[in-house]
Amino acid sequence: YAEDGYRLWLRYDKLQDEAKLKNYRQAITEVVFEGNAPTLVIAQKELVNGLSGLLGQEVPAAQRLTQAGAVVAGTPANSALIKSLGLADKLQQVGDEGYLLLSADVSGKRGTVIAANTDVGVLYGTFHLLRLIQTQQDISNLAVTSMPKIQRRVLNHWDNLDRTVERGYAGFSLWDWHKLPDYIDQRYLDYARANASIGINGTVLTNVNANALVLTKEYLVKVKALADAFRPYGLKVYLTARFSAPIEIGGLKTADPLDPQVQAWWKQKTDEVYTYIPDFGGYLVKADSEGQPGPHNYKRTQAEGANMLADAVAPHGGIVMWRAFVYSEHTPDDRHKQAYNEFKPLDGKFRDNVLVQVKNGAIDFQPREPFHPLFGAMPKTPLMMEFQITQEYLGQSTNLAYLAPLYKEVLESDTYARGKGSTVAKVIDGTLDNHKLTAIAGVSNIGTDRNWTGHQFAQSNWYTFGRLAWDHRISSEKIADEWVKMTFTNNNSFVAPVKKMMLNSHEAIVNYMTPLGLHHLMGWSHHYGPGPWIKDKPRADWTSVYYHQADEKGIGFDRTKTGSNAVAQYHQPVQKVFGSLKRVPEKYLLWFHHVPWDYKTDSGRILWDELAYRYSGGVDSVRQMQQTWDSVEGMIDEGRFNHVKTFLSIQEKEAKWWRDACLLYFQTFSKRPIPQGLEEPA
Ligand code: GCW
Repeated sequence: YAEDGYRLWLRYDKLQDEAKLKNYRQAITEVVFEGNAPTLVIAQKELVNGLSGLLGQEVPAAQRLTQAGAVVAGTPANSALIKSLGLADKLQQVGDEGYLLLSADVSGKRGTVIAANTDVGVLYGTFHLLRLIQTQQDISNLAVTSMPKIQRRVLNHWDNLDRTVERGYAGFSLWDWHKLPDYIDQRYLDYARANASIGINGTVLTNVNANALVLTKEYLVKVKALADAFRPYGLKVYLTARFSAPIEIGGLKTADPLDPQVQAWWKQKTDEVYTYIPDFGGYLVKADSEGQPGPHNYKRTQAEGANMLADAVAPHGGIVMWRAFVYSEHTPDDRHKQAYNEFKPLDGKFRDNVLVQVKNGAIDFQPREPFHPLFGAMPKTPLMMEFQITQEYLGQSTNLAYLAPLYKEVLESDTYARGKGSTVAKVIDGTLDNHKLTAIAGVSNIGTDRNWTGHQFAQSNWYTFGRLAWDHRISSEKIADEWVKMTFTNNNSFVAPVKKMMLNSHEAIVNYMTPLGLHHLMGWSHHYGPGPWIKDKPRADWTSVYYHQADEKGIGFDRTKTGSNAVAQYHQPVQKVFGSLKRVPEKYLLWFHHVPWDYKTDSGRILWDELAYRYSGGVDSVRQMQQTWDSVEGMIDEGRFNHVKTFLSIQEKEAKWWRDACLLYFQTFSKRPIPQGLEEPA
């Protein structure tokens, strides 16, 4: 049958490079695990299968070391061999989830060591070693020390109990509630394994637009079955908590967080959750936003709401991830400013086990946003990042968008909260303000599609999220390199052009959808395709005209002193830079400024012309991507090649659709011609 992408990046086909193959075969002869806990059994199986496949010859599991070339894996507690290596000092540095990968003499024989303090550390090290071989790295002198920079690396599934997935474009929810708890679909294990391979250690099973029913006994037994299946892979389960659950499933009259009965209900409910899932991670909450209930209903603060739940999970070691995505049509202020205004005054008011979960930008997962001003604004509160992996505003499942450059741009942004070098990454990895509790979330793009993510290349964003959550310093280029080699081939005639295509793909989308800092021009509600003309909806902040503000004079949202003054929410000198028409990076120009059509941009062209060039350039980039892809035909399997080829032709159509719709619409204001040499919009 045709290759369909089910195996993701975990492909262990025999290596093609004969010289390297020979080296690996010499270096690796057997796999030695002395322990036999469930996680170790998984790691051992992965190594035996992986190595046997890659090396094209059986690499057997052995109980004892019998020859040179052994891969010896374990912890000092479960492996006498590992203990004998005297790694205590080095292991001390890697914590609960880290590991060492070493080339070493074990009992006088040259071998490879995977050592960790915990079984899950061994599993992570196992995947690292396999990755090195999949990407044909030299393993003869390994001296790797690796540990995650962020403690909780969590997927957020916006999965409903009826198996639809909000903003999901890859089929239905993986969780087959109907057949749970008795039937454990192999896919759950494959899912957990894929997450473990990139260090993801948590999963929120349910939508933030939450259904209280998941907290009833009927569902909790099912959640327990999933948690049991995931546990050996180091994957912890979390749930969303609907704020009004005490009313909906508890029979109470109120959900007021200061009401003792409500507090008692949550405590009891939470105790019950922990009887099923002793290592339950905690709750994720969306409150007072887009129709969700919350503390506002009772004139309470976000902190009062969060703390009530925090007190309920605290005795069990749980946490609360409380979302900052709070905005309302009743607040007469730029939506950009609302979360900051609401949360900043609450800094220091949250319990220790609460994280505030902040989207990367202040509006909503746009193709490009400047970093959210809350980063750097709440030093006393651990802030966690929420990235969107699913491509709600990025062409959904048919557009090829490699998102590492987007994530990196935000992580590397400097908040200047404690002077130069106070990057967003340092806020969320806890180093800037000395937080122990750290986390990062990615809104999942996974569903029941055979290839998991709809677009073959969307797999790379799941991969990227895990890799960056583990270590945000890894470059976009390196992540793409790993992923392409693991997922497709090591053939450099394929790797080099495809990597380049990936690295340019995000900017291409920004150009044909929302160049120069434009945002939220998507079709109303579904957010698919262009809709810059959207107005007259029940809420102004759900229209497009609210965001682009185009008129006869110009275009863009004035967020400087003469406008909403959202720039004041950033530290200096960021505030000055964003607020200055001269100094603002052009990619954020119309995000912060209302700019005349004849304003001279960096290229020397007037704004209108530059806009037309950007939109057209975006379409050209997609055509370039098509050419690149056509040029690699025959280097990989037909199944996936054809899938991507077809999707690229859809993307080309959509890019044109965007370009034409936006230019023709904005032209009604600019009243200027399309610059000569550019394709006329149709
Ligand atoms: O991006 C918007 C989406 C909603 C989503 C909301 C949120 C889950 O359009 O579908 O709801 O953000 O993040 O809460």
